Order: sequence, then C-alpha cells, then structure tokens
Amino acid sequence: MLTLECLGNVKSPVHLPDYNPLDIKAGIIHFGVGNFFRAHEAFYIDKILKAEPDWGIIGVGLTKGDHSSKKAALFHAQDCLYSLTECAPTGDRSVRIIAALRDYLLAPQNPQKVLEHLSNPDIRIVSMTITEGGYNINETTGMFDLSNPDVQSDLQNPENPQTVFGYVVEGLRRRRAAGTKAFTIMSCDNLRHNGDVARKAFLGFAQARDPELADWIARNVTFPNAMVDRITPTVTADIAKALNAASGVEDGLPVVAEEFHQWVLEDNFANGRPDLAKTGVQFVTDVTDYEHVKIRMLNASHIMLSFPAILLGYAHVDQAIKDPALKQNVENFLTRDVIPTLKAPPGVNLQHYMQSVLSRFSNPAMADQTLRIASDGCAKIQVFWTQTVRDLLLGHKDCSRIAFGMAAYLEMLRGINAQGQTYTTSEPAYTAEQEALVHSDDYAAGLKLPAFDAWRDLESSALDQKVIELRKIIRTQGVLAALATLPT
Ligand code: CS2
Repeated sequence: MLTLECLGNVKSPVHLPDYNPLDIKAGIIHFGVGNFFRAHEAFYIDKILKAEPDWGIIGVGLTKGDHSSKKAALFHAQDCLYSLTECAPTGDRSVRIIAALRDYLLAPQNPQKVLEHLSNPDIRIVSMTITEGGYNINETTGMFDLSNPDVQSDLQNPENPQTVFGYVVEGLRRRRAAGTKAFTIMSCDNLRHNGDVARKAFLGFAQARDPELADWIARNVTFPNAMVDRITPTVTADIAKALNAASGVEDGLPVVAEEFHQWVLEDNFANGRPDLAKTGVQFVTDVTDYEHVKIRMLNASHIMLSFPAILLGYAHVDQAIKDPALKQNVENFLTRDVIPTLKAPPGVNLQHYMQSVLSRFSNPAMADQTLRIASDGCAKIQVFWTQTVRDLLLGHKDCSRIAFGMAAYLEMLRGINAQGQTYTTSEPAYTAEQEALVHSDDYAAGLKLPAFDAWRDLESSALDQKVIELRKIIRTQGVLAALATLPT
C-alpha cells in the first residue's frame, strides 16, 4: 500500500516527491478530484511545493454514494498519495508519486469541516473541475439556473450546503464576516472563458442569496480564465492492475495521462499564487485565442471522432484514429469547418496544432476510451461545437460534416453498435422523456434535445434536414456509408 510511512520502499525509476509531504500546508481547496485534476493541476502544484510549501491542496468531493465513499476511504488509507504514469507517444513511460493533495474530504460526510477550511485565511485559491455542464448555466437564457432543486435547497439552508456554489459562497460569507481576505476562484474546466462562466455562476447564486454579499464577492474575488490540457483516460480496475504491475507501486488510485500537458492562465489572483511559471504554466493577459484553439480543435474533434467510432465498435481513441475514413473526416472538419474562422495565438501554427492533436489521439499507450469522450455529450456539443456551427450557418457554408457529427451523436445514444453489441452511454443532463426522443422512429425527434439549442436563433432548417438524412443512412447502411456521402 502506498502510504507516507512506506514511501521509502518505492523503487527507482519511480520518481518520489522532492519535498517532505509532512512539511506541506494547504493553500488551495479543489472541488472535483477527478483523474484530470490529479494529472494536471495537482501535477503542476507538486512541482512547486519544494520551493513553496504553503500551496498544498485539500480535495473535496461533492457526490454521495458508494463509489465516492470508497474513493474517500482509499485516499485516507493512502495518505492522499497516488502514482501518475505519463505516457509518451514513443511508448516510453515514467511514473511519479504525487503528494500535492494533503487531505481529501467527502463533503456530504462532513460539510462543516469543508466550510471551516473555506474560511481559513491560509486558503487563498479555490479551484475546481466540476465538468462543462457543472456550472448550472441555462444555455438558452445564459443565466445561472435558480430553479435547480439543489440550488434551491442551498438557498434555503445556506449553512448546510450541497452544491459547490452553496459551499463556496457560504465560505466567502464567513470570511467577510471575520474580516478575512477573499480567495481566487479558479476554474479548470474545458469551457470557453471558464473564469467568466464561474463568475456568472457564483455571483448568480450569491445574488439570490444576499445581494450585498454578491457585491462584496464581485469586488474581492477574482476568476482567472484558463486553458487546460492533458488527455487523461478513465482508469478501470484492469488498467489499475496493469499500471501497478508496471510501476511496482501498490496504488488503489493510480492515474495515467499523456506526456503532453499545457496550462495557459490569466494572471488575475486576488490573494496571491504560487510561482507556477516555473513549472511551465504560461501566464497571459488574455486566454481567449488559446482556449478557442484547444476547445474548437482538440475537444471538438475528440467528439467528432468518438461518436461514430463507438457505432463502429472502436473502444479506444487510438484505434478510431487509425480508421482512414474517420481520420479523414476529422481532418476535413478541422481544416474546412474550424480553422478558417479561428485566430491563432502568438507562436501557434494551426496546421501544426492539428497534426499534434492527431498524433496525441494516436498514442496507443493510454488506451483512452471513446465512451469517456462521448459521455455528457449534450454539454460537450454545446461547448465544443456551437461556435463552429454558428460560423458555418452565418457564413452559409456547407454543414454536412457537422450534421454528420450530430447524426452520429444521436445514433450513438441508442446504445448499440454495428456489431449488434450494446454499451451504456452517460448523459446526466437528460430526463427520461428526452432520452426517449433518440429511441423514437422519427429521425427528427432527437433534434429537440438541448444539445442543439445554442443556434436555434439562426436559420438552421437545412442543417436539421441533413442530420435527419445522415441518421437514416447511418441506421440503414452504417457510418461508413454516411461518411462516403460527405464532400471530399
Ligand atoms: C475530452 C477531454 O472528455 C472530453 O471531451 O476531449 O477530456 C480531453 O481529453 C481533455 O480536454 C484534454 O485536455
């Protein structure tokens, strides 16, 4: 078992922390301790702790249930240590033990302890990875959704919160009352202007709770925008076993990620920050162009590849990108539909960026899952494709590739592949009635899903028609036949 006491038994070439974890004090609270956070923010923070031991992290999980309790128990048993395996495209791997996480709290088990930490003056940054759909913004109104029952409950019982909004705003209320400086709220989700979205969400909640408090938050909390990037697959029990066998570390919570990592961050911190530039973080005054490139190229083509790949029976991204028809489609999508309306940030060549994305997708060492990419497709389509769809519609451009992506998404949601095998997709945003729409015999019914709401103010009947046509071809003749109808 990986514990502080047994750290000395970990053998080279596994890298150990270059600091004593017992010397670390927490300066950050992070909500949503998923694999991506553990391979990204925690990995960067791990590199500065030797020089700046005040920036350790307390992780907070918000979800209830067995899986969450098991994860919390494992973190505690391992003193919050875990191994990170980094995979180069060449097949080389390197393993390091990350000790940046100094405590893990499952909020429903101890809400008061989370609030105590949030009011502690040592905590100067509150970061989060709560997924693209987790900010509770109604895509149609663009506003924080106050009708959400959990939000309502937090507004009624502010001292016993359930949502990240309830926790953070109550923590800020306590800081204000105690005369403690506020903290920075740092989103690390794949959203365009994730800081602005976080600002809208937290201020939306605070406004409904107490307008004066909302005012104080608006003046004292900053919300830097960030572009975050590192492909981090799901770790199944079998993958965990293989990772541990290769590393020789007995880790109940191993993480695997690609070697590539990038973090572009606006330097807008209310209460100090570690010297992350030393670890490779790029500080810029405006992150817009970087995030557009990342989201509209990498994330957008990830789903453009994975939806049809699942239908074809490809479980892994590297297998899917080896299929010539799927690869060609992603290349055509990027070069014809996306790149023409994208602005390259300084020093970035979009053709090279595309080649690097394709090569990262081809990395066989990680076996990244197509079903992982396709999960929560509703939120991902809205975030990753909307700008491209709008540009195509406004420019009266050919919409057939994006229509193919939408048709593949709807067909993929039906849960059966070309070999007749079934699989389970994860769409937390949909009600049972919405799910039923994709199973209807009417090919048009699925177009009513909220995934497609963000361009309904534009004339899109030709696009809808194309989706219907391509769904029919996919259903009756298969994905490859549908791809063959697209312009070459
Ligand atoms: C993926 C991302 O789930 C997805 O949609 O595209 O998780 C992707 O792997 C990361 O954004 C890479 O930085």
